[in-house]
Amino acid sequence: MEYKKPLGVKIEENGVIPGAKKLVRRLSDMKGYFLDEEAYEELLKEDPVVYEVYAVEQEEKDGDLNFATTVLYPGKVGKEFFFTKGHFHARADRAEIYYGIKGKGGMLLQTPEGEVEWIPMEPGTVVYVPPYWAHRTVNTGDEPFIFLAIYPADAGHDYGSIKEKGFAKLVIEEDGEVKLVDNPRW
Ligand code: M6P
Ligand code: ZN
Repeated sequence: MEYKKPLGVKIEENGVIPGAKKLVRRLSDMKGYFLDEEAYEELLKEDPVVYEVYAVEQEEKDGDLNFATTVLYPGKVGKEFFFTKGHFHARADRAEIYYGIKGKGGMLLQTPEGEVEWIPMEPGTVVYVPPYWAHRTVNTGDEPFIFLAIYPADAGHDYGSIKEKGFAKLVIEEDGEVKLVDNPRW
């Protein structure tokens, strides 16, 4: 039997996992994701980084685990707070755990039928993403929102239906408050 080497790694203050694979998503990578297209085009002139992912991933095998930090920057497109694209798992029955490290935000979760849940997150919050729920994180604060995700190595990502219609609810700022409102495109 060949055993893999165990690994211990310290997440840096800024959310970086040393040695991890880095993925950067800029606003230009998220065309069609935000409701306010005018505000999107305007902000595209700056094309800010919306989030970075630092992932330590294994071969896609049953039983193994991946983990990743996400650094989701503060910002808005129109009234809508910056968010991650959001996905179902390609193997839809795979669950996931998130752990809040820094900053303030929350997770939108949604079933294939469109039932939505909002779970606020702050440092120390653990979120259990059950099988079959799509999940997207949202930064509702004014500093980077940093969290850890742990997910089965064979979970995969399915962006399809979220890319087309988004989630049934939008997370917006109105009158200085964080609000969940119906997504008119849903
Ligand atoms: C978390 C995990 C990753 C995911 C990342 C960004 O770190 O769930 O699997 O890739 O968030 O989310 P998305 O893939 O939806 O852009
Ligand atoms: Zn996931």
